[in-house]
Amino acid sequence: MKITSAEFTKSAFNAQHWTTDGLPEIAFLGRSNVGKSSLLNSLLQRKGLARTSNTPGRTQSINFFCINEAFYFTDLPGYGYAKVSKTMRSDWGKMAVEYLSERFELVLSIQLVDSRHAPTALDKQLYEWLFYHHKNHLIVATKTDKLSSIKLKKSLQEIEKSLPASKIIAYSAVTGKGREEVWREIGNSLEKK
Ligand SMILES: Nc1nc2c(ncn2[C@@H]2O[C@H](COP(=O)(O)OP(=O)(O)OP(=O)(O)O)[C@@H](O)[C@H]2O)c(=O)[nH]1
Ligand SMILES: [Mg+2]
Repeated sequence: MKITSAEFTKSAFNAQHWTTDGLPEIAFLGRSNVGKSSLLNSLLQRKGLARTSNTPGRTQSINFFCINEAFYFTDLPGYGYAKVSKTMRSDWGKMAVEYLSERFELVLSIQLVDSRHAPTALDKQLYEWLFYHHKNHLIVATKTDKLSSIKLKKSLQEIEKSLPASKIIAYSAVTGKGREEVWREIGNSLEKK
């Protein structure tokens, strides 16, 4: 896909702040620090558009980015970061579930998992929730540049075992590996709309 424009639109802390123009949306979901913001920047080839950080839990709101004035990327806060307070953790759940279940504009949920580790209990929970609710869903295994090809192969098999029946794409925001494939899936979801 040719990117003609990519702009940060707004941060939403609750449903009243969601955009209202009805454009389709692609959501990025996953554990804190898994590489959601990096994936988004890498797909758009805009380095600093979504803020990335070494500190997990950096993104605390749903951030909307308008692409080609035709659709949105939504960067959701990461889950599973032990150091945030309990209230904040339950806020995550509420905000994400409200968004995922009520957002009519959502055409694809991209769930990120770290290619170096087996999916966590929370990864499985989110996966099962999306599956049960028949959400159009894609798994992206991130940070694959950190693994040898043998280890990556093994790891992808593990991910497939614990998150079955969905498409898994190996990605690296450093090398751009997987970019074409992810764009193809995004394009298909937008067409179906
Ligand atoms: N080597 C490598 N590092 C990556 C990759 N993707 C992300 N990172 C690094 O991982 C860290 C976290 O990345 P973010 O994109 O900020 O992660 P996030 O999921 O948005 O994190 P939260 O907003 O806190 O939930 C940063 O230091 C990134 O540079 C990748 O593909 N390869
Ligand atoms: Mg982020």
